[in-house]
Amino acid sequence: MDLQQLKKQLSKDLNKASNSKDLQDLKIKYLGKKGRISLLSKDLGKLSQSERPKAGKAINHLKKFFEEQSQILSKEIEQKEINAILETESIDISLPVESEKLGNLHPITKTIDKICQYFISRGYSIEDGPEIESEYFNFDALNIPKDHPARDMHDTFYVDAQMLLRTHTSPVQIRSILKSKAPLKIICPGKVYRSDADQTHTPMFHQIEGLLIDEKVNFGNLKHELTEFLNYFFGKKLKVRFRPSYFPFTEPSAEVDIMDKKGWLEIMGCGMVHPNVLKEAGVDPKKYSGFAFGLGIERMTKLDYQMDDMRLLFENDLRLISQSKNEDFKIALR
Ligand code: 2NM
Repeated sequence: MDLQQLKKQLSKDLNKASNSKDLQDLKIKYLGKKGRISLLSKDLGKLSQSERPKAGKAINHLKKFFEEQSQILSKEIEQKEINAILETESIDISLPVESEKLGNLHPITKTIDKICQYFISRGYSIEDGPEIESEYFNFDALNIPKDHPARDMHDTFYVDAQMLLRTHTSPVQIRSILKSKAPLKIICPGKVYRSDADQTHTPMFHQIEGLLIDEKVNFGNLKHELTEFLNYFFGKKLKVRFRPSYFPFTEPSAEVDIMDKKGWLEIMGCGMVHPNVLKEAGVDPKKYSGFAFGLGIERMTKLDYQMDDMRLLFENDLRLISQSKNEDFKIALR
């Protein structure tokens, strides 16, 4: 057949095609196994050596022509069909969707944030430091004697002869005094480690310690600061008691108790920073004095959330994490 004529026929067919089905049929008609163009290619063998190249080239040309034209047409048809769908269909934007699960912060994190937020509002800044500490910063600089039982392998995780996992966040405070000098007003939240595991103790737990150093700081300032903080934290005016105690790094030292339904509840420790600690950190104890305090985050969280088993805090049960604290169910404090 005359190629020229075939091309005319092909153009005519393409012009008539109005949907993707038509186009598909044309592809079969021309390029299918028994398609018009395919058959021509097969017949090439019957031509003489001299005619073959020219005819081959012409067939390829026609093939390319068909492919180009059908591609253009295919795009037009596709757009036409999409437009047709858009004209008839509509989207119901009032249909309900399944709600996404929202993430939530762990109660421990929320408690840390709540406490830090308060002390920031009181002019404290937040400091942090290494969890792997030297014996010097964790014990010596804090006036903890070499033979103190807290140094025993029993309580402390040693990494090697000199290094250990900090047993409190106080070493951060010593580092901060060395860095920033007096006056100073800081809180240090973080993880601490003690070789201890039972119903009420986990080998890793969280602490926040506070430190204020200035001229003429006294125990009255400390009592006021902590009483105000506890009233804030539990959202009501509490009965607070400061009971004499002992820490190597403070003198005098006290345990802070609050009154709840079942009686006095020990909640934090505090005291006036020992002159030896100030001296060791390069602060003149004749010019400056300071108070310090420390509290366990897990216990504060347990009270704030009214939990009866602290181990829930370490199980990573999403039901705990996704539960927002009900503000109405604060512990009933007198
Ligand atoms: C407590 C109780 C009493 C304390 C002391 C210091 C430092 F580094 F300034 F000496 N930081 N934290 C301290 C004092 C901590 O926790 C129960």
